[in-house]
Amino acid sequence: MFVHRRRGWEIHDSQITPESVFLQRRQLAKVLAAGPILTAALPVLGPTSALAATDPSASLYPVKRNLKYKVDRPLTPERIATTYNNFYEFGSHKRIYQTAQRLKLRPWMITIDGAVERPMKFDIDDLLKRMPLEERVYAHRCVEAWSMVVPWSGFSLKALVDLAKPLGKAKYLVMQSFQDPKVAPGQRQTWYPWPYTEGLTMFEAVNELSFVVTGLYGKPVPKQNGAPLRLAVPWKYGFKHVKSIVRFHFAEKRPISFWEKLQRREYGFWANVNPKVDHPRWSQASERDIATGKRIPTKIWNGYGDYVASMYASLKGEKLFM
Ligand SMILES: Nc1nc2c(c(=O)[nH]1)N[C@H]1C(S)=C(S)[C@@H](COP(=O)(O)O)O[C@H]1N2
Ligand SMILES: [Mo]
Repeated sequence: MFVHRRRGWEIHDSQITPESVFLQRRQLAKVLAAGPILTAALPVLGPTSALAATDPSASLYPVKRNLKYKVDRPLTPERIATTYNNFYEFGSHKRIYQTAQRLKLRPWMITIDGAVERPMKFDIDDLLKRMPLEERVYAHRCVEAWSMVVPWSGFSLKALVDLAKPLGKAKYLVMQSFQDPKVAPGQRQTWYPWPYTEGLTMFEAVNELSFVVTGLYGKPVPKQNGAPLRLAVPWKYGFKHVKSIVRFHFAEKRPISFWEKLQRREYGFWANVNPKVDHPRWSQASERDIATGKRIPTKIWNGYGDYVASMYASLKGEKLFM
């Protein structure tokens, strides 16, 4: 049964190759593969820079940083944030960035449907032109107890909700990733409930922090980080940050998300960060910074309580932190 399978986030840190060793190995492999002439002529590119240059949205970036959102830790180096990923469509381990390059980003259509005035379909490039792009530095905390700090580019989810014109009966916004088992080997593993699905309440969706990510480090967001658009809700665990979205569905009923379907005792709907509420199998009191390897204390709401805590004040009897 699928719940007995080991997933990436069940692997202990010590079993994961440290970034430095891994990258050295990769570079060595590259040198050996390319031969002396090529490697002498070419700068060693990060795994994303060559790709970003060919993305049709590349000219939109960089965008202006919104300085309202600050994090009291340094930015994670780009190379680390773009080579240490969770994206089960491409494998249940952290080094999926090469396999993820198989994702085809154009054409990319986004459907907005459900309880809305009128269902709509957008081509990603048309949507990008309509939206007010800005950059925001956010902390990202995975439920597996690792974290990073990255400059996302994108637009507020509220702008998309306004465009969608949901009806009064819409209570949840459900977001779904692409589904294409030909491209994504993980989707041939049929015990997973594809497509990857996540949801927010409407009041969370229009919170000022909820952000639709389209860029990273002043460039289009790399495929492995969820191109061409993914969610960022920094007060919640990383698994809520659904990647490579093709559908925004306004619903009356609470959706059951991907991880909740697999293991509802461990991954709930709310998934707000709280150092005092442990995962059934590990502590959430601290987190490992993926750049330095250092452990740092985890903050309630991942440090974003001023923006979000009041949304939950009246919710009694809900498991807000798992
Ligand atoms: N479609 C999809 N979205 C996903 C995931 C996934 O496996 N598939 N993993 C989630 C998890 S667990 C985390 S921590 C973040 C990781 O984002 P990053 O790779 O940009 O750091 O993506 C989230 N979004
Ligand atoms: Mo995660």
